[in-house]
Parts: sequence; C-alpha cells; structure tokens
Amino acid sequence: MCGDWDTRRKLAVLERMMIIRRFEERLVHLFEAGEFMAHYHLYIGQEATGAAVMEALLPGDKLATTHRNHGHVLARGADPGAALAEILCRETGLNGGYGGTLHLSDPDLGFLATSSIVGGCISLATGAGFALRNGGGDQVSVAFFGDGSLEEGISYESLNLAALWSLPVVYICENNNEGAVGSIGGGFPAAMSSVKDLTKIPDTFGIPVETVDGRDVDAVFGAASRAVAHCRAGNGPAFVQAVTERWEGSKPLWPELPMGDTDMTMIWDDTNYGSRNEDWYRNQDPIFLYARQLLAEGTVSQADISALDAETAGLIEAASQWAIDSPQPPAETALNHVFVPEMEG
Ligand SMILES: Cc1ncc(C[n+]2csc(CCOP(=O)(O)OP(=O)(O)O)c2C)c(N)n1
Ligand SMILES: [Mg+2]
Repeated sequence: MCGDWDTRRKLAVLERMMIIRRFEERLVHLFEAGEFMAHYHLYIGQEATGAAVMEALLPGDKLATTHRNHGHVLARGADPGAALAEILCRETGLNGGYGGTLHLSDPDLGFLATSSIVGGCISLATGAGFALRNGGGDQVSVAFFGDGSLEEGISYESLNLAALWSLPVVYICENNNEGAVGSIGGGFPAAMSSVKDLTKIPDTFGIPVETVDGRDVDAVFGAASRAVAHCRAGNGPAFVQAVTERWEGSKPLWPELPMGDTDMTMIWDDTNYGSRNEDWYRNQDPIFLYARQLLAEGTVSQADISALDAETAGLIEAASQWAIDSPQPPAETALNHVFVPEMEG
C-alpha cells in the first residue's frame, strides 16, 4: 500500500506494531515455559521500521530478511498463530514446522527466505532483483538486514552488482548498534566495523542512501517510499539506513523482558516509569512514540488505544494457545526437505 494516510491506515499500522510487540513478549514466556528450544531474536524497538516499510510495498514485491525476522513477517500481514506455530515447530506452522524461528518465512507474502547467515539476505534480494528486472515488471525486492551485515564480503559484491546492473533492490539497513554490548562485553554479537558511517558504503557504489530515525513511522515511510519509487522507475537500487537504539532486552545473548510486558497505559501516564526505563518510555519505544503522535493529532483517544491493546492481547493469547495445541509433524517426515547426497557403498 502506498498513497495517503487516513485514520484507518494509521490505526492499522499501530495495530500491526502492537501485534509484533505482544507476539515477541509472548515468545519470551513460551521459551521460559520450555515450549520451544532455539536461539531466537526479538524485533522489539524496531517495530516502526518494519511496519512502515511494508506500507511502501505492493503485494507482488519480494523480501528477504535475517535472524531478527518475526517483525518483518508479521508486519507484512502473516497470521500470528501460524507464525507462532512455526517457531514451536508445529505442523500448522507457516513452514510446516521445519523452519523454526530462524527460518520463519511466508512465501505467500513474497518472502524468499529468512536466514541467520548474516549478510545472506542481501545477496538473495539482489538475485531476486535480477530476476524481477529480467521479468520486465516493476516489482522490487527488499533486503532487511542489520548493520552487522555490512561486515560480510557478500554484501559488497551484491551492492556492486545491483549498482552495475541497475537492479530494483531496496536495501533496508536496520542499524541498532547504539548501546549494544557485543560479544566482547558478554552480550549478543554486535557490529564491529571500521566504517563508522555506514552510509559511505552504498554511497561508494553510487547507490542513493538516506538515513532516518527507525522509531519514526512517518520518517521511515517517507524514505522507503522514495527508495521504492526510485527502483520501480528503473533507476537501480536504493539504500535506507533506519537507526534505532538497541532495546535493553536484546543486549544479552538470550532475550529478556527487563521491563516485563509493555503496559500501554504508560503511553499517557508517566507516573510509573522508574529512572532506569525513563529514556525508553519517553524517547525510544516506537509504539509509544507513534501512539502519542496519533493522540496529539486527535486521530485516536486513550480509550481507542486501550481497546486496541485488549484486542491485540486477545489475538496473541488465542494464537499462542492454538500453536501450543497444534500437533508436531509426524516423526517419519523428519527428513523431508533435507538434502541427503547418495552415499556410495
Ligand atoms: C555469516 C555469519 N557470521 C557470524 C554470525 C554470528 N552472528 C549472529 S548475529 C550476529 C550479529 C548481527 O548483527 P546485525 O546484523 O547488526 O543484527 P542485530 O542482531 O544487531 O539486529 C553475528 C555476528 C552469523 N550468524 N552469520
Ligand atoms: Mg545490529
């Protein structure tokens, strides 16, 4: 969807961001309850980027994403129940239970693949751009990746080819490195690049680049729309850097909910912030920022937000129960989709 933003659309975007938040929070609880075993990554703090970029795309566009993929798949409109079932490796999951969290994908929505191979999605989206360009249509392919991807050699080769061949690829770099602890500090791996200003990389290849506040729905939508229009017009690739500060719960190696489940009444009631979380609630949380914007312009009331919150919480509760109750794939199908070379002798 592109074009104008009416009240319905603004509410739909807020709802999408709330679904992602409640989905991710529920996942932490499901992990703690032993419902699945896998290293997993949360999109909390980056919801505005995924939700806004999807608004700049059309149904025929293609996407590839990373290990921080849940938010992208949900923002594009995937069913939360089928997504949760996939993470719990259930037969009813989006990928039949074979993908889990790291390969959670929705091919029906244009996702080519999701992978934890850092930088892999950049080459996949570039290849898709090549195919789309050769197909003669005006679709674009989109790569969502973290700042860490720009340490990988494949990223440079991909950007070079996309620029040389004028491929319709939108590169969305979600730079969440600010405040990251990194493996050296005992936390989740973070970027270690000698390039301090990442926009210099696409710029070197002659790819137009914009940096935006990744917590700001309107800013991300504006930059993504310009990038998409550039690609659709046959002008080659474009690059957007969406900057967010690292959310506290994604700093350690394993995700945490340091502030518990989000209390949406804190959007307008600041009496319970506590000093440690004050900056997050006032300046960082993308849902709070967007909801406050909609409140200020009179698009929604506090009652509307509370109703949306209750509806979203109910949706995720039902999705979670449905996923838990879903069967696992039969044991005899364990090797389906596995490439096993024929062994001699
Ligand atoms: C090719 C490759 N090298 C190393 C890793 C280990 N690793 C997992 S996540 C990560 C950091 C990723 O940083 P970034 O791309 O910025 O994503 P973020 O987690 O910050 O969103 C690394 C190095 C990997 N998965 N793949
Ligand atoms: Mg990062």
